[in-house]
Amino acid sequence: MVEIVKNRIIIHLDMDYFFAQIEERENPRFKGKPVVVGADPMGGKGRGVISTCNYAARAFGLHSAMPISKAYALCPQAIYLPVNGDYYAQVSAHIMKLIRKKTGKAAMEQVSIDEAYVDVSFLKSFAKVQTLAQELRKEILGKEKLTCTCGVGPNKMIAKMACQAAKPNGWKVIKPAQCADFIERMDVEKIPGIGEKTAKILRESNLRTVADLRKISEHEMEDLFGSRGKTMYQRVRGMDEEEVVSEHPVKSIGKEYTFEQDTRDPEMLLRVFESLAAQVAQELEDEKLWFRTITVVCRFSGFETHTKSKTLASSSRAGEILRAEAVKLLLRFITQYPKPIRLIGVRVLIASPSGI
Ligand code: TTP
Ligand code: MG
Repeated sequence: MVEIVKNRIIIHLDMDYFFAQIEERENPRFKGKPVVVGADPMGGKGRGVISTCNYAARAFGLHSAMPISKAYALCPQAIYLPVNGDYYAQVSAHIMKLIRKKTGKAAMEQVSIDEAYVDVSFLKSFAKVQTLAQELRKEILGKEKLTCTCGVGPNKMIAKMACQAAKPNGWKVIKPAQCADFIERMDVEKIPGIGEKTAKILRESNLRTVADLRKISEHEMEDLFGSRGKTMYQRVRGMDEEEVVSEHPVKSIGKEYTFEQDTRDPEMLLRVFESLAAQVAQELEDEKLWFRTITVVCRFSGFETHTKSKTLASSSRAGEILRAEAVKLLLRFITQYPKPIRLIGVRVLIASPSGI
């Protein structure tokens, strides 16, 4: 039975293949051809990844975050374009303004460069919200010449999953009574909070679908997901109590470790530190979050504590970048201070993907 918090009705709006669609809009000759926005493929030798690609390119197996060299091997005939970040951010601002204007007093939360939640509970009717979502899509298409997809549901999670299911250029409404059935047969990684690696671990225990996870007791969910166990227990039942918040408090994710004995053993420091960075990277992946600033903390013998930070040129979600930058900061500590180390830690500030 799905619990409905205060009879909420939420719209989740997400632009379709956003960066690539903007490029198509500017260059009508690209229409129908595979278009990839990202790093330079350099004839197959390029480093870096795809930011996004249109659905014609996705038909070749290409997707966001795929190494550009692999993309080139799969689809050399695609049109490869660099990331024109400032321009995409401008288009994003226009779209967010349109949504805000159209939804009036509703609380709106922009969660990435091309997606937002709107709490339209005050309309008190799924039929009215469906009409509003259709009008919104029409207005964005009319004014910006870009398509998007809308999901409507009784909470943020269901609204987002409805949107995903209706992509591209579609819409889907899931009413409270339909929530449990809607997600039942989905793969576990469709649930927010379950990333690729976690899904792999679950599959190894024969937990493949949401229905499989529903057989797990709340207590066992805590064994599987730690402090997130209760939330995940609710999520697989279609429940999510997260509110739409207009202003995001600054969030961060960090892990630290105190050594039993102060140490300067570089091997031990590095091993512990890399495991901390891997834990932070895992949480980022599971929650599909982006970061831009990395901070490393070192406490030396006698409680003297110092931090060093690095802000990347653009937001990232890559665990490898996090690890490499954090280790560089740690090495600077080791070379700068000759003292034994008592505690090390690494923290990232959650950023919006639009910090491009
Ligand atoms: P998404 O909304 O995840 O993807 P999309 O809009 O390209 O495609 P769709 O929603 O139709 O599935 O991300 C929005 C933009 O953020 C995307 O156009 C490019 C950027 N982005 C990256 O740069 N790297 C990434 O790994 C992802 C997922 C997105
Ligand atoms: Mg999108």
